[in-house]
Amino acid sequence: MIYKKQQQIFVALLMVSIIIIQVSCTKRNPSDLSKESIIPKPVSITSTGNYFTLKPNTTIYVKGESSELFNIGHYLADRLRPATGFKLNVKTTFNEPGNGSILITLSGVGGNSKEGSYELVVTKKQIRLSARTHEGLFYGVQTLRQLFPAAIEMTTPQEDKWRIATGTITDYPEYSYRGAMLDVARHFFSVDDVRHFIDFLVYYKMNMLHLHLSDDQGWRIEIKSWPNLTLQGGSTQVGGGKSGFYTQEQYSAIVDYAKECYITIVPEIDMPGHTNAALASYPELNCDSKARPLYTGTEVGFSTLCTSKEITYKFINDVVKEIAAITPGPWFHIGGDESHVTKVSDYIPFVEKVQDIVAVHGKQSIGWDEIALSSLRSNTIAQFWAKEENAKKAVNQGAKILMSPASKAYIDMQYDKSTKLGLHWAGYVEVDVAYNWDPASLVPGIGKEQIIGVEAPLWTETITNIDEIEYMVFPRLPGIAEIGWTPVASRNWDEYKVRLGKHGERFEAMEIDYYKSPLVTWATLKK
Ligand code: TNX
Repeated sequence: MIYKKQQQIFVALLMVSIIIIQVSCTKRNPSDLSKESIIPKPVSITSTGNYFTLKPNTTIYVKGESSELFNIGHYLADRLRPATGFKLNVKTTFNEPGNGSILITLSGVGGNSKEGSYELVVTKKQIRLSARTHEGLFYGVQTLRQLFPAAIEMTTPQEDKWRIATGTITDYPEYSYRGAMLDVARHFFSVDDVRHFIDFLVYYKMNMLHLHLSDDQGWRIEIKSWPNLTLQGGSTQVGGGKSGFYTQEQYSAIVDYAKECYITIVPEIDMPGHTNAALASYPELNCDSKARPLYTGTEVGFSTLCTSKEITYKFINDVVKEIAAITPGPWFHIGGDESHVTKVSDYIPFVEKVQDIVAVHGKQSIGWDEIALSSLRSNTIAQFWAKEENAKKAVNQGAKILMSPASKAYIDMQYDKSTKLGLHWAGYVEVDVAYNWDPASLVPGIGKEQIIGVEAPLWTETITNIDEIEYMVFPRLPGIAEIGWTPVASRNWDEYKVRLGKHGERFEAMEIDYYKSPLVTWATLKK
């Protein structure tokens, strides 16, 4: 009897230990760095077949005393702490730190001088991240995040082995402008929502956030010298109801947050069309001096500033001046799209004058591709979205192109005909369509030399909250980010879709509501 009981206990213990062994064996040790699912795909990876383990006593060292280096060290520690539960002290050093540490240093990048470049060397004993610039280090930190198990992105302590495969990654971006646009005019989004959006861009090494701050349905930034723009023009949105605007302090908070993440804010005031909110706020901006009613529909192309009035240019000057003063980046986006009720003969000189105003306030103009009808200043950028002939006109004037072809890069387009959110005037944009294109061979006659980069615009006629933003952004944004970062010769949909599928568990860890495209096999977190 007693013997039988002992036998049962023995069998039970044996089974429990088999289960434990099985569970721990499913947590594979990373050993091949070149097989990790990094997006965007790095330029070069060599693998040395071992792994580094992050431990409770791992210290993050930054070489030198600069506060910016410290910030990068703390940024990394802040990302790794919640899921590991480790302390992860950040310290400064002037020497080579000992075993088990992470070193972040501005020196020694093996001769690589490309802008934004970094090098990550992982050995069994140490992680060494080096770059010529802080920006490069920040990109290296994003790669590091993606090398840890996906559970690293969770906000509570997780049982996992925090191991990274050993080897060397050398990396730098193909294009200098890699961005997304958020339309905060059709629907308004809070400062917190915008911060959230910035976090998405950061994870995929994008560096520009274009904010569409005004349109027919709303004016979203406080202009102190024209207060009705927000009091009146910022009071509603598509579908009606209460909406909002950013005070200049709030806008500056967005700019500051973006700056900490090496992201430049590109503010857009769309003109002369898409201006109903302004025309409703100030009667004098209309040719007939009569204020327009507020607009909450989704038609485009019905409004225009009065291009022949002096007050219009005083207005634009005041607006550009106030926004430029709180925008550290070099760009000011002047819109210029779909001005269907502005005569072409009025539109052309209008865009020329506005570029001059922008230049007076120390910024470079970007405009939607229609601006190429006008003479462009030598440093103006045309954002290609619709008409190839406009893009060619811009290039013929020596201007550079920002690539946002609607049929590929518009992330407000529906994925397929069953998608509930979004529009489809430019077609359906499945994940493969958004990934499978090359900016430098899209428009005949426009090659890499003429292109500054890529941007994925998110128009928000149908998008009302952050969950809906996430659904349209993911999983297309990582693909656009890779187009901007990775040379075309290293990109291939069949290989990319496997890496993207692995990011399913990262989206899950970050609690991102993403579209589970049937074209991709999605990994999920094993719980
Ligand atoms: C076209 S793209 C627009 C926007 C709309 C968008 C919807 C562009 C420069 N203008 O006004 O929101 O389509 O997809």
